[in-house]
This record gives sequence, structure tokens and C-alpha cells, in this order.
Amino acid sequence: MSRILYSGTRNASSWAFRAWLALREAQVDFEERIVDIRVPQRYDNLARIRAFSPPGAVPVLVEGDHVVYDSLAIMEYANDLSGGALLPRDLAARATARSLVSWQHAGLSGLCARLSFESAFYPDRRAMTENEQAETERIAAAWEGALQRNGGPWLCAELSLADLAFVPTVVRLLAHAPDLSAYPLSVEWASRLLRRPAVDEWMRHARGLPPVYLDDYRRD
Ligand SMILES: N[C@@H](CCC(=O)N[C@@H](CS)C(=O)NCC(=O)O)C(=O)O
Repeated sequence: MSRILYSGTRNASSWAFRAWLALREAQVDFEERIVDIRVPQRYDNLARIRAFSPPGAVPVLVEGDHVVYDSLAIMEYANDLSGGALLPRDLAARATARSLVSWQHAGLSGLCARLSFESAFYPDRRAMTENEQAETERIAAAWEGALQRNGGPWLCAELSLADLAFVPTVVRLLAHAPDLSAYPLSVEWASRLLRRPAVDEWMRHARGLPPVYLDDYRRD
């Protein structure tokens, strides 16, 4: 059966990036259709998606008349399709992985909205504010704790949805050069994550696109 992932402009759709990455890491076969989510064509393109997917957003995965929408549901489905390869078997460890994924999915306490994925590709990025640096350290402390407890090399020992969910976060935070010297395991983990072939493939494409400027990228 054909499986189509409607994905988004690669330097603008961090949600699509997560879903795509989970499918790739789960070694699921799928065809990708990139939907241009830049204005002004964004509105017409997403209206077309709304004809078969209630949120009218990307990513959305379509298998015949079966539609899976929202990046989190697609990531979980990728894990199911792989026979559970992307979540730990142990119940407690699986709950920990899901906690990390859920925290990310809920926007990391607002940080993701202020430092957009798009901004990681701007040639003229602003410095992080003190607040953003403090929030980044809070997230890095969570990564560091997980890596220390589980012994690495991934947040829950084996590669899981928890690592994949954070890839766009790692991209947007590192692009703003936070001081992560107190979190050496996280720095190594982040660079390990960015070296994964699928991550590299998406990022190469994203870097080659013209930047997508958002009005609310504040210059404090
Ligand atoms: N919670 C959704 C968010 C998806 C989302 O906001 N996608 C953006 C592109 S990155 C979009 O299509 N937005 C259209 C809209 O909300 O009008 C998910 O995780 O898939």
C-alpha cells in the first residue's frame, strides 16, 4: 500500500522534520510530498490538506483512506510500524522517553515559539537573551541527567523517539550559540544526533533554501 507523508518546507517545518525523521529511523517506506508552507501559497496549500486531514497542517501521513495527523501520532505510529524499535521496552524507561517527547511537543515551556526553527537558518541571528540562556540550560540539564542516569549514548540508552523529538530543538538552540559548557554529555549527544545520516540529509536540504523570515523574531 502506498504511504504518503505530506511534509513541509524544510527550513520552516520542525514538526514535519520530527515525523519524517521517525519514519526514516524506523525504516518505514514512504513517499514524501513537500507542501510549501510559506506565505502566500501556504493558505491554499493547507486548505487542500484540510480536505482530508482535520487540522489542515503538516505533517500528515496518508495510507489509502487511513490518515494519521500530528507529528506525535506519526512518530508513535512509526515506532509501532517498526515493532517498537524507537521506544525502550522497559516500562519505566518508556514512560521517561514519552515524558521527554511530551515536554518537547508542548513547546518546551514557550522557548520554541521565541526561537523559531526558521531562525536557525538566518544569516544574521541575534544573541540569546538571558532568559533564553536560562531556559536552554534547564533543557540541557534534563538531557544531561538522562544521559548520566542511562549511560548514553542516547537519552534513554538506545536511540528513541525522545532523541528524535529534540532534533529541531537542538538545531534552533545551537544556532544561537548558548553556553553549554556545564553540560558536556549533552554537547556530545547533540553533535552525535546531528551526525545521523537522516538528520544530515534534511539539514543539507534546509540550508540550501532561501531563509523564511518571521516578523516576531525579536531583536532584544
Ligand atoms: N501539533 C502539530 C503542529 C503542526 C503544525 O503546526 N504545522 C505547521 C507547519 S510547521 C502547519 O502546517 N501549520 C498550519 C496551521 O496551523 O495553519 C504537529 O505536531 O504536527
